[in-house]
Amino acid sequence: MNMLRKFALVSALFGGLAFGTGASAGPLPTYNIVVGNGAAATAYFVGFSAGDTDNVSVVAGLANFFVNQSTPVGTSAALGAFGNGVEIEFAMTDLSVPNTFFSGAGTRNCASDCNVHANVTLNIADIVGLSAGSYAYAATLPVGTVFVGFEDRAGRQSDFDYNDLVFAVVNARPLNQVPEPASLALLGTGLLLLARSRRKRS
Ligand SMILES: [Ca+2]
Ligand SMILES: [Ca+2]
Repeated sequence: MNMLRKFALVSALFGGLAFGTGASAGPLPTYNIVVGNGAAATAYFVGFSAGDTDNVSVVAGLANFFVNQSTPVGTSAALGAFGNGVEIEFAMTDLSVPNTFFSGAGTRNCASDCNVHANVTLNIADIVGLSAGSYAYAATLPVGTVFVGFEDRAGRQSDFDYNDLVFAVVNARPLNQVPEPASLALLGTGLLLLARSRRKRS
């Protein structure tokens, strides 16, 4: 392996840590997906903090139902009924670049940077930098509402603030997923080293 490849690999593994200071926290190391609960799911526009124009669609579903720069806070969109535990996968397109990113695993975004591009959370406070009006609106939504915040830029162009297009989904829940492959590789290496050190001691 040449030096450049080594550097790229180490950067990929530790990218999250290197950028892990301040408000721009770097790409999320873990992710949730959004899953249905069997009832008709509805999305509500919460807000945005972005210079680019972004829209969002359900993959193989409702197209372009919110546009970050022009959709009024509180606008609703009927997404249809998703079975209990069935994923509602979202695609966000940044029309200014253009880029398209998917909710869920970073591996879905390997057309650009392989990073997680959607922060899926039950707590709107996990998504920083929105307007006071957006937070006030989010507070009116029922307990258990899922919030989805998209990051619209790739790799080094990105601040990874995950607030470039933010919406809520009712009749859905976040489903915790296994760590990204890079984190898994680190964990595997750690466990191997632990096992070796134990064997040496015994
Ligand atoms: Ca932003
Ligand atoms: Ca951003």
